[in-house]
Amino acid sequence: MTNFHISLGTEVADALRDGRPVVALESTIVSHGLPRPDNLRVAREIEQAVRDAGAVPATIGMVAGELIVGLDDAQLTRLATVDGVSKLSVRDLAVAAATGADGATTVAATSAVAAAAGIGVFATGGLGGVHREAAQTFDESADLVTLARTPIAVVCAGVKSILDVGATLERLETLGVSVVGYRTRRFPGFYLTDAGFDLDWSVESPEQAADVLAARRDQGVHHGGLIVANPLPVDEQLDPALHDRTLATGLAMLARDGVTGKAVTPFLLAHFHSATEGASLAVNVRIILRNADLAARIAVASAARRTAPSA
Ligand code: PSU
Ligand code: MN
Repeated sequence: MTNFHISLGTEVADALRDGRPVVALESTIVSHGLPRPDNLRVAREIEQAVRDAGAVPATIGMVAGELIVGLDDAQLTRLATVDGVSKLSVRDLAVAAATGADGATTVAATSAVAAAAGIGVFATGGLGGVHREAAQTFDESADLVTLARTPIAVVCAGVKSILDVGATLERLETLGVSVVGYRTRRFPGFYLTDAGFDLDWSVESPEQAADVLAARRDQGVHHGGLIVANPLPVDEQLDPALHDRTLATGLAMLARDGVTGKAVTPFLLAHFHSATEGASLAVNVRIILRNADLAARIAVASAARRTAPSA
C-alpha cells in the first residue's frame, strides 16, 4: 500500500483511534459530478446520512496541496465552490501535492487514500469503468485497476450507465475485484435499477457484508476491493426511455465536441443534469444518499464485530 502524507480531520482521527465506524467519501462527485449550487448542499447531506446511520464521515480531498481525510466544512465549501479544482486520480496525487493544488479525489484516489488511512468502507454514486468505444480509445477508468490492489469495500449503484457495463464487469473479474449485489443478483446501472447483467453473489444485510469483510481478513486478503452494488428501487430510477434518449444525445455531443480523457465523465453527467431538467440530478442524489446510509451500516456492523469478544 502506498504511504501517503495525510492530514486527518480531528473527528476522523479520534474515531479511527477508538475503532469507531468511519466511512470514506469522495470529492469528485462534489466538484465535478454535481452542478453548483446543489453540490455543496448534497455534500453536506451525504455526510449527514453517514452520521444518521451511526458512523463518522471522512470526505477526502486536497486543499492547497494537503491531502485531507475528513475535510472540515470550510474545506468542503472550497472544493465545492472555487474554480480550478483539479480532478485527481491516483497518478495525480503527488503532482498536485507538490504544486500546491486544490483537488477532488475520484473513486480511485479516494480508495487508495482511505485504505492508507485505515478506513475499510467507502460510499460513492457510481464507479468509473470501461467506456463505450474503449476498443478504439483505450478509455478505461483507473478506478478499476486501483480497486484491484486496494483493500476497501465500495458501496455504489454499479457503474455509470454511460459506460460499457458488460466490458466493465469482465475487467473486474480479470482484475480479481469481488462484486456482490445488495439484496439482488442483478448488476445495477447507476441511474437505472438493472443494467442487464447477472451477478454470482449477493448479500442480504449490512451484517452479511461485514461477514464478507471479516472473511477476507481471515483469509489474509490484503489487496483487492469489494464492490457492494446497491440498486435504486425500480420506482426511483430515471425513466429508462428518457435515460436512453439522453445518453444518445450525450454520446453524439461528445463526438461532435471532441471531448476525451478525464473530461468525458463530468461532461456526460452535466449533459444528463441539464437535458433531463434536473430529473437525473434528483436520482443521482438519491443514489448517493442511499449508498452513504448502507456504507455506514456496513461500517457499524464491521466495527461491532471487531470490538465484540469472539464467540
Ligand atoms: N459517480 C458519480 N459522479 C461522479 C463520479 C462517480 O455519481 O462524478 C466520478 C467518480 O469520482 C469516478 C469518476 O471515480 O467519476 C470516474 O471518472 P473517469 O471515468 O474519468 O475515471
Ligand atoms: Mn477515462
